[in-house]
Order: sequence, then C-alpha cells, then structure tokens
Amino acid sequence: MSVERTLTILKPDCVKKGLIGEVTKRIQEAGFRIVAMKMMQLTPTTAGGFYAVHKERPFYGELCDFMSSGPCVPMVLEKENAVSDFRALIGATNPAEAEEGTIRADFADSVGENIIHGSDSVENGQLESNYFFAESDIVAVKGV
Ligand code: 3AN
Repeated sequence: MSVERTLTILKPDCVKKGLIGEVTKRIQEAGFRIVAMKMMQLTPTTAGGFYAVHKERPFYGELCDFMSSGPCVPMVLEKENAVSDFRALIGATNPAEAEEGTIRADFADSVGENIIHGSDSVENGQLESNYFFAESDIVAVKGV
C-alpha cells in the first residue's frame, strides 16, 4: 500500500456543534497525519466551485448555501491507503445508512448536513487539496 493524500472538510455543522476537537481526535487516532489545515468561511461561489461536479443535481443550491453558512475546516491528510480508509472512518453519505461508530453515524443529522467531507479517489484527493491549499502550505509530519 502506498501513502496517499485525501482532503477532508469539517463542515459548518461540525463547527457549529463544537465538534472540531472530537472529530479531529478521531481522525488522528485512526492514524491520519494532518499535513495542512485552516479555518475559513466559503462563499456560495467557492462552495459551488468545490462541488461543481454536482452542479446539475437538485440539491446543489442547498449544498452551496449550507457549505457557506458558517466557518469550516479543510485539512489535507496523509496515510497509507488514506482515501478508502478515510471513507470508512466517516461512513456513508446518508448518516442513516452509515455504519455504527463512524463519524457521520455518530454526529450527522441528515444527508445534506453530514458533518464531514472525504475525497472519493486519489486523483480527487489531489485536486481537492489544491482547491484549498498551495503545495507550500503542506508540511512534512513524521512520527505520528
Ligand atoms: P460524499 O460527500 O459522501 O462523497 P457525494 O459526493 O455524493 O457524497 O455528495 C456530496 C455532498 O452533497 C454530500 N456530502 C452531501 O452534503 C450532499 N448531498 C449528497 N446527496 C444529497 C442529497 N440527496 N440531498 C442533499 N444533499 C446531498
């Protein structure tokens, strides 16, 4: 297995519920290295650019409004097999279908407000990391 990068976003509902610490702890305890992170507020336009792939979907407007409704915390994570291991850690998009013990099963309210994002492929992990971070923002983290 090779070391991969994935992009996560602690979404506005995660921040509003005071769960930044709890969710970050789970991410680190699962062996992910945080190699970049920041807190920021997206605009509907920057949220829309990130989710451009969903532009034609009926929930796109709602998604952009939600993602720009408050601060969020994007992070770049590294780990062997990071992309699929992270998707397993967060659980299914719809929290009602997410496996017990996953982040979405434990904290998310609905498919629209589901606490956390995780890239769905290595290629998207890189593209999505580039959406929020310059390569010079990414640090080398060793020994954790
Ligand atoms: P995931 O984030 O699990 O990869 P995607 O890529 O299918 O899921 O969807 C991106 C985001 O769009 C989801 N995280 C969720 O916030 C929102 N979303 C997906 N499906 C729906 C839906 N049926 N209704 C409302 N929002 C949705």
